[in-house]
Amino acid sequence: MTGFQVVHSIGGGTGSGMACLLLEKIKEEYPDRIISNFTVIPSPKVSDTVVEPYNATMAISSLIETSDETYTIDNEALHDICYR
Ligand SMILES: Nc1nc2c(ncn2[C@@H]2O[C@H](COP(=O)(O)OP(=O)(O)OP(=O)(O)O)[C@@H](O)[C@H]2O)c(=O)[nH]1
Ligand SMILES: [Mg+2]
Repeated sequence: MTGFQVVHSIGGGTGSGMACLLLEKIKEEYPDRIISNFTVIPSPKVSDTVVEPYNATMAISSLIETSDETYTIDNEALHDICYR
């Protein structure tokens, strides 16, 4: 096994809080493994829950510390593709 890949969103509580905590634990246990993230970035066009930017900001701050490569998936771009 060469690394860990995690797919999650960061607008809600579980994807941001739980996923980032899990990544911190993985990093602690396997510090020499590459950690990659596929992260859905929230957009008010898709969901207008007011705390989503806060959850995302705190999750990004954690990802900067733990993740080796973060692939961002823009939910607004996905929304535009589906509804255009
Ligand atoms: N593209 C896409 N985005 C999704 C989908 N489901 C949820 N989201 C987005 O993911 C973010 C978080 O959604 P939730 O699923 O409610 O969050 P959670 O991680 O389960 O967290 P809690 O339910 O708050 O514990 C929001 O920005 C949603 O718009 C989906 O099926 N597709
Ligand atoms: Mg949920």
